[in-house]
Amino acid sequence: MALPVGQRAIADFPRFGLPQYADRFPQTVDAISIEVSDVHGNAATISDELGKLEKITQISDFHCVTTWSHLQLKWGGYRFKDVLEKVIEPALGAPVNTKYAIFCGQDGYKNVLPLQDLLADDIMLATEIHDQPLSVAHGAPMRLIAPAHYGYKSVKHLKRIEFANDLSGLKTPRFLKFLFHPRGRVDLEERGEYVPGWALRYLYRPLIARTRKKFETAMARRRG
Ligand SMILES: Nc1nc2c(c(=O)[nH]1)N[C@H]1C(S)=C(S)[C@@H](COP(=O)(O)O)O[C@H]1N2
Ligand SMILES: [Mo]
Repeated sequence: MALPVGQRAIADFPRFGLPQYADRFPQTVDAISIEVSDVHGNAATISDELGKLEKITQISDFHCVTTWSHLQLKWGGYRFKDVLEKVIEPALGAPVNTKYAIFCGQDGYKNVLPLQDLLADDIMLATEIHDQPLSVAHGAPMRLIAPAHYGYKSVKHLKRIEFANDLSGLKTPRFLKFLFHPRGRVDLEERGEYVPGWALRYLYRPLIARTRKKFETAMARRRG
């Protein structure tokens, strides 16, 4: 199968992200606890309720916006649509029909996807990779997996989901605004909102090696 435009396959699956998150790690990896909130002031915490959902696995490709792709990753966990309908909405006591969901990680990282996109069958809250619990490097204890969107949407170490009608809860630093896209679909090369996708390829590629190294070094230091 052909790779999406601008992407190149790599053999390993690096711990990766914005450099300022390389040294930040989750505080809790052995228990899942997700705060959810809507636009009506409803809020709840989700944990053991997930256990009653059907567990699914799926094999999908992972495409980082900086142009590396890792093909054929096997994820295990829950379908996001199931979690929304069977756990989140009952917990909030109201249907969710906001425009967006903002995902927040224990390391302070945040990103957003339109609610419509999140209802696709391949969007998961993953707790396993290749039949093993998620490692700290790859998002323990639970992460979003959105295979049709660039990797920066797949928030790791999930701790909060805010359903919202605007992006004011994101507070993206100004210098990152032009590297951000509210949707980030890989097929349409939505790398950023204001700069053409093909142009960002050339900006990002030279940064990959350094970023990988930074994340790897930070992880090794944490292990001690
Ligand atoms: N919490 C959190 N989630 C995150 C990031 C991060 O730094 N922190 N980086 C994002 C980016 S840019 C990418 S490409 C993927 C990388 O996932 P990996 O480290 O499992 O390869 O995680 C995404 N989700
Ligand atoms: Mo990324």
